[in-house]
Amino acid sequence: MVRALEKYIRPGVKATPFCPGCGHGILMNCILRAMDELKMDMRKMLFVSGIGCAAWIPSPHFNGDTLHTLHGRALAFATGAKLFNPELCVMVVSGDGDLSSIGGNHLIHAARRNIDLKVICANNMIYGMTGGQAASTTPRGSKTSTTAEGNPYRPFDLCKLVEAAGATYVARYSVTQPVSLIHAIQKAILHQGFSFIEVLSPCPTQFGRRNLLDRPEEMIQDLIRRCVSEQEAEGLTEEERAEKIITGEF
Ligand SMILES: Cc1ncc(C[n+]2csc(CCOP(=O)(O)OP(=O)(O)O)c2C)c(N)n1
Ligand SMILES: [Mg+2]
Repeated sequence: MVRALEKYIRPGVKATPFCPGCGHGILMNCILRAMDELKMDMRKMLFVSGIGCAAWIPSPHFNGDTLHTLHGRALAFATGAKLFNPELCVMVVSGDGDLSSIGGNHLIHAARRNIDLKVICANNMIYGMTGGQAASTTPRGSKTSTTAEGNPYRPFDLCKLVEAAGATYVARYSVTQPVSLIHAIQKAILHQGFSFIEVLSPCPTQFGRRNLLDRPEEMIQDLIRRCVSEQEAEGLTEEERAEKIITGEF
């Protein structure tokens, strides 16, 4: 088997910590593939993450400079690093909880300042690593360990949030759309300014099992069924549209 991306993996790091069916490993592969195709020099990259399963995507796996920081503070560290060394391509990879719940304030202000950071938010719609608590991205009605009767609150639309705040490249794709996702990551890398990609990543362990999507393939099928482009959504009734997730570049 040819392992074309093995050179990007830190020597000695053997296995990923992700559960069977977790989408974070697919996202990891897409990030490396995007960088490989662009022939990015790892010595000019810095990866910053907060805390959570998604924060493990770059650290300890990527064989380059990684900052594994505090929960919710990845963007603050990334901003400091970028200001200190503007030549660096600084990529933040972290979870929905990390970037938009505890880290929500840093997110809107980094977007407002249009700082040249490439932010990849792995959205599994829950706090995966800590036991499945509700996040600011948990859909209304979904069951989590803190909303056993169903989440009563409206979730953030992360792309709309950062776009309104001032982000200049915004996209959303699911790990079930790897080709489009790789292209979006490449665009974010090449874009000068605050780039944000929301990546829908299934979490069968914490989200699926509480929401009738217990098996990994059910979560993948559900994402394939629900992710549509803006054009595809136009032809749908309001009811049909309600359960869809709009993907694409915004
Ligand atoms: C200040 C602080 N508060 C809370 C925590 C506990 N904590 C660690 S990760 C996490 C949530 C992670 O969720 P997310 O960012 O969505 O990542 P996932 O595990 O779902 O990929 C929480 C609440 C912490 N480490 N530090
Ligand atoms: Mg999460």
